[in-house]
Amino acid sequence: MNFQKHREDFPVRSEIPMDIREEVAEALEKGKPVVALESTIISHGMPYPENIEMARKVESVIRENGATPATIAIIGGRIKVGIDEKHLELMATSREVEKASRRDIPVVLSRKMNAATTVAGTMICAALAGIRVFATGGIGGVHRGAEKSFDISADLQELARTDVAVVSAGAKSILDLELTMEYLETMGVPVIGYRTDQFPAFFSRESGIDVLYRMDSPAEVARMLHIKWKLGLHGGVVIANPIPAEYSMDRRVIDSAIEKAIGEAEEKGIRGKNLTPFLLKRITEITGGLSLEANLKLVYNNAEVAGQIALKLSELRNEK
Ligand code: PSU
Ligand code: MN
Repeated sequence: MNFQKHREDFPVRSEIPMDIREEVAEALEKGKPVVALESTIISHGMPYPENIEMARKVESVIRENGATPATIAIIGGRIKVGIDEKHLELMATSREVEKASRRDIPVVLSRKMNAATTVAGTMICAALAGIRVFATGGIGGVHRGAEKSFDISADLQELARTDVAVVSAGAKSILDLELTMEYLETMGVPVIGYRTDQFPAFFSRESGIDVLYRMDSPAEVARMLHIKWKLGLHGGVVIANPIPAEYSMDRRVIDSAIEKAIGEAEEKGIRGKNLTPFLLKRITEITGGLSLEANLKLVYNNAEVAGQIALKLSELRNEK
């Protein structure tokens, strides 16, 4: 008897509309390191053609660090774990790509749509495929003024429940970083400062907010992840990896661009899932591409660290 039949809360793998790219499936089967990458950063986070250059290069950085990259997206209603050049192009150029977080996934799958996955969406798909490490630029968080708007990214909820470590450069100060940290604390999500004592503010290395835990090596991070999940303490971990000092931006330049972008969003009444993409786009435009340059550099830096952590974690998981 198939006892799973009546348990709709229990995913049956063969019934998931998911295609794992061959090299990714092979790496996963052999217990080799794999790093997930999101596609919202491509479709809704950066302009073309920088977005596709980033998407290609970030994969090669992961390979250089001994891991297999898996860019995750939803194509024609199927979850793709690892996409080819043709689908990268689609994500980078099409205006009809949805932005899929936890809420959107069942709709875009049932309607057989194309969608880019956010941090939350990518974590869900990565976990379904058995991938534990994910590299991105910045995570979503509690928006400024959230006490009125209630705008809190679903990324934070996902970090509370899904077993994936997310390497990011912290979060942009389009968000309220203090409230974001409070939320993560309430949700029991460890925030690790990677070679830093402060939570990084994406474009700059410092936010003025201390992290509780600093770790200085991939092995140290991997040990902590391994123990967390062995204990059945479900949920993700934020590995906050500051932008390399040489690319760190002048706080005044970036802060004034952010203020301006937020003001425009308010004026135009932009809300919900459109807010973050709008702010990202305007910040790039206002800084004349300066912020984009920094954004690219920090993504590569995160990919490097994620590759190294995935490698160490795979060693621990393969130990008898
Ligand atoms: N922050 C960035 N770049 C991004 C995003 C956030 O600096 O590309 C994207 C990520 O995909 C993240 C999403 O998961 O925006 C959060 O959107 P929202 O605030 O609507 O949850
Ligand atoms: Mn939101």
